Amino acid sequence: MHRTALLLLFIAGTLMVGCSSDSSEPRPLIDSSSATTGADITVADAPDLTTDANQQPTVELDSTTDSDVGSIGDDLLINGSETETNPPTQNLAQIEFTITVPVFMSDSLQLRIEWGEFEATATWVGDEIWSATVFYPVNTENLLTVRFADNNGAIELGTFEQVYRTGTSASEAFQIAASQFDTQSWDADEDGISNLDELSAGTDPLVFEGESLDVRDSVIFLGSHLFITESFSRRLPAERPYNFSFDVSDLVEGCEPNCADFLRNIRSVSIAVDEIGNANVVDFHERGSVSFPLNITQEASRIVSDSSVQWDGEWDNFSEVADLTTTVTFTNEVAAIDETTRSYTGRTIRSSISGSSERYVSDYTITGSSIENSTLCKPIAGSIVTSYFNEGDLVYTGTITKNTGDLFWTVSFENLDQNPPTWREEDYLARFLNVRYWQNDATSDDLAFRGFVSEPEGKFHCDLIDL
Ligand SMILES: [Ca+2]
Repeated sequence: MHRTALLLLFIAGTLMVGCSSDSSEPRPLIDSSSATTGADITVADAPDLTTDANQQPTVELDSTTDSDVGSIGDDLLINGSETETNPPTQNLAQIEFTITVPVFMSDSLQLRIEWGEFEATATWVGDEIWSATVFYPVNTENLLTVRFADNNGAIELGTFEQVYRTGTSASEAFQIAASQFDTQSWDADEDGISNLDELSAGTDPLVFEGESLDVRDSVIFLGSHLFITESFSRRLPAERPYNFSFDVSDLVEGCEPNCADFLRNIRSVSIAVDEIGNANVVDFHERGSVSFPLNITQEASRIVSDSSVQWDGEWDNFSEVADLTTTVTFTNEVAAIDETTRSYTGRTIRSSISGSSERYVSDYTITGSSIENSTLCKPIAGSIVTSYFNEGDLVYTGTITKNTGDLFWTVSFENLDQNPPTWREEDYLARFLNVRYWQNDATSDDLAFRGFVSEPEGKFHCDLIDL
């Protein structure tokens, strides 16, 4: 930066406090360009002052106030100290702000602090640290808003908001951490990617760049049961070791002579997790009516090693009456890339036989970054390829890819139309990896586990504890 920005900030700060200054003590340059000072009580009453540096304020000012705004600025720049005036009156508190902003490199950053009618510009200290000294009335409450912006204020990067009440002491300190800034709400071109993320990735936050392909919120991706591993992962608690069993058997009683339509519910679940996280999950469920029962069996094991957590399992849905068998087999491995990044790779095969045979084969390699205060990772890059076979013939392929730094997932489907047989391609961009997966499972509230739809945005369990 930072010299240019420092000068700009300095000027901005000077304009704001230019009509008066409060400090009789020499102060370092870094403080002199920051923030409002005690005189802002007056400034707040004369808001025009901030827009015209050379105009004499019309409000009555301290007799000791230097009326030459420009010369104050020069003095400050050269001497690093402010001109002497009255000390702040007793009903003002000096607030020292120390603010850590989200990481972003630019030489035109700006950090503004608003509290009621008071406005100040913070000064860059170094790295992501900024500071400001302001004088606010004691024992007063206002909404405090801190605005972090690039391009000298033109592009919002993040904001911090909190109701702040001054105390009765003469000085207070206020610290704001980078994580307290809301950066995701600032998306000037409304493409779903924040201004900060776009600038960091080198794209223009003001120009929507997905113009070549349709941009959708989610991926339409039918039938593959891609994230089925998650329906098992989410059943395991953090507790180790852990054993759980659940049995219910609601059989028909007194239904004669029309028992055929009565619903019944038989279920047996067992979950066992050892000290290091190896696990077995078995879930057998028979439901439906007496004359039309449906059997669902889920079984998977989890193996923890030094370098990975692996799942291996199967989900079966069987109805003898409907002549329907659906089998989903899956393998999945989560491995650590670094402390907060995980690779998530696997294969899911879904086969159905109901008159004809269908088969989906999905292979995926996804990179995810951990979500704070969560056991989940957010997918940030990766590749998913699914092929669909009908009676053994390839009917469509779908690929979903995203490189690190890309704004969107690129989705490409090739579908074989019949009559005449023609491959039709459909391409679009997706903001999120919303690959929905349904589980034809329990629907009744009195069961321990209800139906599961995959986590939104393709989030997955990333095993931060075990890796
Ligand atoms: Ca954007």
